[in-house]
Amino acid sequence: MSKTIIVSNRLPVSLQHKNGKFEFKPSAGGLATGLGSIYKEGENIWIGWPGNDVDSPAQRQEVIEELKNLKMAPVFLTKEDIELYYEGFSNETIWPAFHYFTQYINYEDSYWKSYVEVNRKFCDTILEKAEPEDTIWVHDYQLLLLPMMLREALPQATIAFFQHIPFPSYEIIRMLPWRKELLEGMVGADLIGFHTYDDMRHFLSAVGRILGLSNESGYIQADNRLVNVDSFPMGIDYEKFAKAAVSKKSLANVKKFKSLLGEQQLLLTIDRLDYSKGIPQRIRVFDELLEANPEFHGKVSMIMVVVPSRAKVKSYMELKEEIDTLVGRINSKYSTLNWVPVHYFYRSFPFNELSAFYAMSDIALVTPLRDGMNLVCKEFVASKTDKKGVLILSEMAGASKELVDAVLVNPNDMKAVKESIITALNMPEEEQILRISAMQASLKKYDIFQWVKVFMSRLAHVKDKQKDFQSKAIDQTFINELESKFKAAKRPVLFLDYDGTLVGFKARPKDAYPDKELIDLVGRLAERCQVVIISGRDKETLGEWFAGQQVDMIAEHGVWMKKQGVDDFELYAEVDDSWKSDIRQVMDYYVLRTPGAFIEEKHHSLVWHYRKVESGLGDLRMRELFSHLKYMASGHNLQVLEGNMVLEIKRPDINKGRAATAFLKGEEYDFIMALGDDWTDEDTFKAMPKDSYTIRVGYAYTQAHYNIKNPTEVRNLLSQLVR
Ligand code: GDG
Repeated sequence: MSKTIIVSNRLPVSLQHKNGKFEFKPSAGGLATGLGSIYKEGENIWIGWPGNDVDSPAQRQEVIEELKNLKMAPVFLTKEDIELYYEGFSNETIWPAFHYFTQYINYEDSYWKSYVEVNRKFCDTILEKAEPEDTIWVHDYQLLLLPMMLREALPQATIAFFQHIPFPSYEIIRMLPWRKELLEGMVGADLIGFHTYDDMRHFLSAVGRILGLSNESGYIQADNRLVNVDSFPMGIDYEKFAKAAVSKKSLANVKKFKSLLGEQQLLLTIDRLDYSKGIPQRIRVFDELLEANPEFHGKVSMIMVVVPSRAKVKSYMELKEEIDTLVGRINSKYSTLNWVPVHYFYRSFPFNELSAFYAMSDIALVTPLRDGMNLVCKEFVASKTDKKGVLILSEMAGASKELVDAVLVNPNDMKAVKESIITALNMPEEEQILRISAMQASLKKYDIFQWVKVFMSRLAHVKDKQKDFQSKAIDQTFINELESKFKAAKRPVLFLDYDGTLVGFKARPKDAYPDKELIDLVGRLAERCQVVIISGRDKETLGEWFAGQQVDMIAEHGVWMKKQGVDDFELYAEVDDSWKSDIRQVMDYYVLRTPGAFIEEKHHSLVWHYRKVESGLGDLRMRELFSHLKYMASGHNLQVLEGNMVLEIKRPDINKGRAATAFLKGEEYDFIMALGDDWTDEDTFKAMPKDSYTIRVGYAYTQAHYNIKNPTEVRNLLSQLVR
């Protein structure tokens, strides 16, 4: 039986060293609760740093034993690890970069080295426990390298990764000297999850540009593995907050707090101390609001909870001082003997007091400058059991994609935030109820338990999909079988596509000429069997490249054919090209607008190439041209097809399949094999007799019976046939 291992930087437990002994308190945070359904089952386990530095071997043993009872296992970090890997690379490099605070990024090589070492430490601890077929779910930005480290050690394992913070635009990622390694680390997973679609598309774009791996609907083909990237907006333990809000303890707290505060409208803000949360900006807005609206004095106050965090990082110390100063300033400016504008707490509260804050506040002001998701806003909504209250939510929080019934604001627009507070203070009750009800319905449905379920079922789906592909992947046993059948055959024939099959792609199509190794290989094959080069290339190029070789050539998807020993190509299909001038004009227009694009003219088709166009722009223009051409194509009875960085328009009745069928007609071959890498070769595969071998290069959906990785492996395979 395989097991599941959860991995995060911090274990969901707090350790306190009291009177020479450790006290262990499991965390009741949302993630820990949601994942409880996993790590508490059977042999499953949660691995991570317990949060303290535990030095002596005796103490370490004690921690290991105690954690075992909680179904956890520790990764011990030294003081130096904590300083360089955790406070350093995680919180001074990745955190600011991924939250768009580029001015705070620390590009420190010693931080990076430690980050690699500690990720390795996590990997080693996991490997002590993991079996080859286990499922390992890694969490968050402190462990970006871990998925690939695990993959190298456990190629068969099911590995998932979820990032809780934003994934920024390529423009930010490219600033990091270690961008390539970080992305490669993540791609070790089978499933990579983010909170929002935007994070996901930024990641895919970075992987495309930096690692050169393209994707199709969120599927990346990395090495010979299919990796799925998707968005999974994380939910909360809805019932816990809804129930707590009406519990005896919370109600008693509400009563007590309200009697201390008097009759007031309450604005609530709760955050960890962090520059990404926009705390100073929020105090400034409140200051301006009170300045401009004296009628709110004595009537409105803000409860501001700031939970201590990363106290040793310089930018956080400075932030703490700034907040202290701003709160001091606003309170000293407006306070009266019976009213204080900002009730400021730099500490965390027990759950039932937090719940009372949520329940009794009229407005939650959640205005981070950037936030992966933000759970506070969701918890506030869930706590509004009477459905009265207003959520003001930053557009920069992942949660804003889901909670569209909140009052959404740009946190940098101080005027807009001020106005949103006034709107909230005056919002009619019916509207409050409508908005809160709509948000509650969504939060109830997509709670943390649902999130875990959806993520795990997606992971299973990806594995199934991988299996589909792998079942077609060729292995040595298959190659041996192929070799013996080939050697025994009296009349074998091979249909070989050229670009993407025998050679890799080049920026300029001309540069993909056959190298000496390929010419030799084709020569050796031709001595032993009939070789048919079947390509979309024009006849001049093919003719020149394979001049003197004992091969047959089918050019331009079957328009031309040259038999070995014959001097010239002959027309293999009737061609009517009266449509070309109209279409060419349109394509020319798109070349003018797109630096790097060019047109290739073939007898039966026109091809618009965009391999050398700025990435992104090429795709955009191709889509535009596609819809333009599609409309024109129907008038001319033509077909528009997307290829590898090309858009081709051609007569539908001319294709490789038709040519291959014509070629095979009346012939008696006892071994037929076809190799190709794109949709044009699918026609060849379809045309092959039942017992032929059809092999598609690359791991895409295919009619072929087998998949092979790339042209290098194709050459290896072909060499083995004639070794
Ligand atoms: C990261 C991402 C993403 C706060 N004060 C008290 C207290 N809390 C609890 C809240 C809430 C949690 O802390 C804060 O969660 P957030 O999501 O708002 O923020 P981060 O800590 O920055 O979390 C974030 C999250 O990961 C999950 O993926 O949403 O974007 O940055 O649950 O209730 N709990 C108690 N007392 C407090 O005083 N008991």
